[in-house]
Amino acid sequence: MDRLIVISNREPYVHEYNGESIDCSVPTGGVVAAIDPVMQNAKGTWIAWGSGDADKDCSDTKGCVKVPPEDPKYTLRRIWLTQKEVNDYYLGFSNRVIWPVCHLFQENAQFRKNYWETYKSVNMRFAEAAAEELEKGGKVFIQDVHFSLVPDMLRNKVPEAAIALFWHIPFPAAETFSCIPWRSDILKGLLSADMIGFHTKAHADNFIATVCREFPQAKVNNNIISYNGRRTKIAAIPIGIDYTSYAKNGSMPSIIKGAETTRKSINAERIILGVDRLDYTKGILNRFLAFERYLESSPRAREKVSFIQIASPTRVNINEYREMKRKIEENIGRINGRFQTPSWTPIIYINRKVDEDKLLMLYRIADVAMVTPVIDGMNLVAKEYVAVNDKGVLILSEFAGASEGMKDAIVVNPYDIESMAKAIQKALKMKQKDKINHCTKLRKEVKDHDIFWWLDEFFRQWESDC
Ligand code: ADQ
Repeated sequence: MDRLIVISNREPYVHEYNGESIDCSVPTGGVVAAIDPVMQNAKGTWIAWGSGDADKDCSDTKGCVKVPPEDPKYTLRRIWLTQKEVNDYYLGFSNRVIWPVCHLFQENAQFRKNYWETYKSVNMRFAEAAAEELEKGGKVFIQDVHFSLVPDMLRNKVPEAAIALFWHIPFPAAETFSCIPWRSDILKGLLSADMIGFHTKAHADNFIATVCREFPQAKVNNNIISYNGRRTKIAAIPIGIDYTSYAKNGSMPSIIKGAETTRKSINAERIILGVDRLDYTKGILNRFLAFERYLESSPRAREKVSFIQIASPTRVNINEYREMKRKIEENIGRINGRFQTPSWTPIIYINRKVDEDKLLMLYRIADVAMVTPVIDGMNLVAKEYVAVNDKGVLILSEFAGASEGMKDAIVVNPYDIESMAKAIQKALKMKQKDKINHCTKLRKEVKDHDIFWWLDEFFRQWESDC
């Protein structure tokens, strides 16, 4: 594989002070989880925002450090951002403009000019770093919505550069995306890439329709957009996980032993699990309401079934996230207050990131995993659970990109609380042979379309004639 230059907002390794010493951790999030194994194979440079308070002390004068720290495989080049830049470009434009609009929560969007101005200047800083890295050769693979302008900015500096971008979140209908005042610049910025990838055909089709609405002179042939003298391939390539590593690590003796201990510490016969960033798109409250309905309609399940929800804090400075957290916690209190007994807690809520081993143990002990976003680009938790647990049952929202390939899951509409309650009942009652059949099919799908397949497919399409 060619030398790879990856650009993403979140860095894959964060150095932080812990008293006198420095800890290095891997942040929560789908993009890092997906791309790190790829970079470990490809070598090259990953350019990202240096967000840790000890990052500077662990990097050279160019912001570079070799990672992973215990077994260095590639270079992480950090870009330093001021607090104002983080507020306006990341929390502002990425998370309060593009994220809500693309997830159909336009009412949460704040179209502020200062967000846009900072987004442009930060994109330029990343484009400059990438241009410098390109002097050593390679291809530039840009991750996500934070950098929609980088393809064009970089192309202006290095006209012949190989540039592609993957859009990790949904792409909405043309009328929805077009509510962004700067839509035209965003689309132009993106169309300087040779290829743009989406998780699903529906997202790719929406992008093409949005471009055609904005630029009537654009021509589309076989998913190739010709515009402004350039051709851009639009592809639907669903991202996967490192299946083999999840399956292998999930069956290590230390994980099996830890899982048994964790299992014994929970006073319930059956466990349902949710794992998410605490985001308003993930449908966390919907699944609690369904669990409440299930407990109402199945009195015998009380004191027998517990729901463990791991919810890692995210974007905590944004009002809508604080409000959603308050609402979720209020409902957990209400539901627990309604059903709890001295020896049994219906919803066990852990509001933090758990480490990888703990996550594997929880995946192992969960009889059922509920992945019920109201909208999601893909959702990696659904795939991780299936890779680790070969006897569990997956309840999956029809609005997660993952449901396109994982058709053998129990697929639900997260807005339909009554039928989600029935899905819980169905999952918990599933016979052993049906569970094995369910898991075998899902595991095959996740294994066949793992992260390495995704990358190969992405590169195959990028390199094939445009
Ligand atoms: P995210 O919305 O961040 O990513 P997702 O696909 O759900 O989402 O992945 C989250 C990752 O974080 C998983 O690897 C999961 O294990 C981990 N995680 C979540 N909560 C955790 C916790 N409390 N403790 C530890 N780990 C936790 C975006 C898009 C998705 C898309 C990915 C990849 O929004 O739709 O699937 O990018 O493209």
